[in-house]
Amino acid sequence: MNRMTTAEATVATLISHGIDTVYALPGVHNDHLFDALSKVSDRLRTIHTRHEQGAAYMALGAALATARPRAYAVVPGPGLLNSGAALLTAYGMNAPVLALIGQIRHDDIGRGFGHLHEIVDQAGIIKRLVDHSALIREPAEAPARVADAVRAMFTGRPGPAALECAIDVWGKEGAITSIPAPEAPAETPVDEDALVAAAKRLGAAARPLIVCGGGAQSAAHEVMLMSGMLQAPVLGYRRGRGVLDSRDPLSVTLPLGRELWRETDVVLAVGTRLHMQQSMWGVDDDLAIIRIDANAQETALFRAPAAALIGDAKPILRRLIDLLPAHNRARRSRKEEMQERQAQMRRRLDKLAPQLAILDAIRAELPEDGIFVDEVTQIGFAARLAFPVYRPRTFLSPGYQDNLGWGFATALGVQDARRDTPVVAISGDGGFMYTANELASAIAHRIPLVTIVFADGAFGNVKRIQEERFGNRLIACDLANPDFVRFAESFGAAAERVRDPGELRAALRRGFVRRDGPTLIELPLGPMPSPWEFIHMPRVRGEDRT
Ligand SMILES: Cc1ncc(C[n+]2csc(CCOP(=O)(O)OP(=O)(O)O)c2C)c(N)n1
Ligand SMILES: [Mg+2]
Repeated sequence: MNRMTTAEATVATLISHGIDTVYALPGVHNDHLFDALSKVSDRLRTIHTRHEQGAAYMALGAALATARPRAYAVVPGPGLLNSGAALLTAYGMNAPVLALIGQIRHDDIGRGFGHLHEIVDQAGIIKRLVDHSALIREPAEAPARVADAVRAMFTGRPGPAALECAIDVWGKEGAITSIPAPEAPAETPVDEDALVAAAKRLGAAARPLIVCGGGAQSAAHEVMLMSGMLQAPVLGYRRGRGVLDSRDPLSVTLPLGRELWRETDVVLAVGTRLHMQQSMWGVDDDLAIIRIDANAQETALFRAPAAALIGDAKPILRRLIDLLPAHNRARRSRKEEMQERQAQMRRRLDKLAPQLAILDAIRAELPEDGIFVDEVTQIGFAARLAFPVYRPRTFLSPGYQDNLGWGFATALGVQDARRDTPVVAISGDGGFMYTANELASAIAHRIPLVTIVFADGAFGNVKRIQEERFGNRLIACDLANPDFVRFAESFGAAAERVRDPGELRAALRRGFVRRDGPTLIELPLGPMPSPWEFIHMPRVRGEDRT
């Protein structure tokens, strides 16, 4: 039996659960936690940031890049709230982020004295942001609370968890009997009848379609096999990009996916809410939907599916792949048809030529396994539709929160967790300034991220909507910018301004070989053609419910 403080026991359990980095911003509530972290820096790195949102976004990026749990630590009240948008995004992206959040004195919680950083019902606020949260009340509880939190992060629909601990509890010493090892996540037994029903439906389908979301990223090989067996196109948008290699003619994004949605009789939806398809493109009685989802509640939100397979996509797809041959009809290759349709779609997408030229330059320089971190910017909207993605987890897009400003700090976390892999972050001038301060963290921790800032002097997306739909009554959309090159250089970053895709390529090449610190590339731009006709597309099936 060992005597340890709550903080020491917590840190030891983080380590035993494979967490190798805590992204953090310290403060008096967490002093004992940081002291414990200082004693294990050879096994658990502490990466400090300049704002709590930076710490939480970096933990998110590291979790997304590794598919492993990653942690961040902040003070209560303002520290928690400052990290809120990132925690919300982690929830929306099902990312295993563990938030360690300070608290006021244990006996004073809920009594309203007005202590430093006190916030009414902090536990209640946290509870609404994550599926699993708890308060560590004493040293002996810490190992189990951490282990519970990590288990919860991988149980059912994955996602973030949060642990609170009071200012006077972190440093309290007690007897710790053991530090638990991580448990293998419990396998949900899959409904065999539903599996056979799904295999029969898919096997009999005339024009099956596979739709992938973020939950399919761990099942890329199986999706590829299913696609081949069924000759089914695979639709991925945002978090589903890269599950099937974009070079495969069966790999499609939104606009072509919608054409296929209109024609299909059986959809296999893998780890996706199917939100856009069901809410915008429409459903009808001629369409059977087979859902593979981690969350049983999710599957019937819009319409009861023909079959619901609940659990991790990979083992479920493996079972379907075993069962399918007995039921699958003879299928002709759709390769030529899809090549032709892809070529037609590319001609339509030429409307976005200015964005595509920039994306071509990035793709030409980013290695096959390089990671692209998307943002809510004109180039990002086009990237979701047309940036070729070759491997799973190499296109990171913020999911349904689509929150401006997530990109740069999240990409820092991605690059920190994957030091040897080139990572490129794209940002508008609006989004970049949300976390531009974290250039200081990139320098302090020598993070070799390459960031491209598209400077159009505007919240360009908002501005175009005001021009086109609100009689050009412009409000709150023009931006006063710093000189981004001098700004970055003032932190000690490498920076340059480029004028066109050719210069961008050369700058990216220089950036990707620089491995000891960050690079910023500013690309001044004018207004871009609207991508919205390819994103918000009208219904193609069923009755309009509005
Ligand atoms: C947190 C958050 N706030 C506001 C928005 C609304 N919004 C969407 S795009 C946009 C403007 C983006 O400007 P910028 O980053 O410069 O990209 P650009 O459109 O100019 O390429 C805004 C304000 C949002 N998506 N998320
Ligand atoms: Mg802009």
